[in-house]
Amino acid sequence: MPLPPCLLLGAPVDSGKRRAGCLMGPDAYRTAGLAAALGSLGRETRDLGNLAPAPRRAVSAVNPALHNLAETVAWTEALTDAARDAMAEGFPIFLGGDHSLSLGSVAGVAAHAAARNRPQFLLWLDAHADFHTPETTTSGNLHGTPVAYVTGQRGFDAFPPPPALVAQENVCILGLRSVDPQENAALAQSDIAAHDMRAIDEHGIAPPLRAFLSRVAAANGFLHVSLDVDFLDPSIAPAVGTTVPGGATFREAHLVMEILHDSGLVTSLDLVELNPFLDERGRTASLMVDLTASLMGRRVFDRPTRSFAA
Ligand code: 4U7
Ligand code: MN
Ligand code: MN
Ligand code: MN
Repeated sequence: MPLPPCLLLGAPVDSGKRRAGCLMGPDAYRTAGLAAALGSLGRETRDLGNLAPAPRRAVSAVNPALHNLAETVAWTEALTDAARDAMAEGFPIFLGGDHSLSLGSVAGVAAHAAARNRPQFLLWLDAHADFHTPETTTSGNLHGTPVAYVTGQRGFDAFPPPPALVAQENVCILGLRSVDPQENAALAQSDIAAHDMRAIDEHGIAPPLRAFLSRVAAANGFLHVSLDVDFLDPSIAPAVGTTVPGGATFREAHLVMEILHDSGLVTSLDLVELNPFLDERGRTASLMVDLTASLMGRRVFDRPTRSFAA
């Protein structure tokens, strides 16, 4: 069976936080050559252009701190539909846009999986847990909430109910190093597998990833990967509003992508939080393109894997 085509969906979402600039992300990925990089791997790639939010409706906010709630709700509606439709056509890659786009992208792919009676899994590569709800967030920035929304936490009354949920035990977060107290308490009560940088320093990044992938394979699940730029160390990826020191190195990030490729399990991807206004000569956009190429099968040496065993 030929591999499904890569579908590039620009999602210039900028409502999920206060610092503007993520709306330029889709064009930065295009400028950095994403379509050509995927095409050179022999993968049919279609750029479907940029999405637009659904018409705004009146929403009432539970928390006066919430920033741009109506716009984020409108994006969630549009992205949920776009993600569900795209899953029927190929392998969607959402070009963000800030991480609030994942409220919709993940809800939509989960709906596709549910319609096929297969479980949806979610790999969250991020410095943050993004497990706030509109009630618990103190910053009011909705890019800190998608994991809570897609797993069905309470407090999202202003949003459309997700058409399908992702089970908490099907979520794995890698890269944590900034978790707010309310998130920490909620995560501790949850079945989410959350791995912070300390655990990754101590044991490496491959073991928790491999353990998660074997669960995806055993369940015949769909797997969505959500890659936040701030998963990466700011020294290699400066173009993000929420830098946190001590992130994944160049090799750790590539290894994650290479293992994901070898698994053959990934079915959709978000590239989020790139703020090209903060970049240095396009290096962060280019690194994100290179990581995507690794996920789609680019390898350093094109030869069969060697065994290092004696
Ligand atoms: B991102 C934060 F307070 N937790 O809620 C918040 F630390 O998509 C950050 O992962 C959220 O970049 C970061 O504002 C959201 C903060
Ligand atoms: Mn995030
Ligand atoms: Mn983050
Ligand atoms: Mn961020």
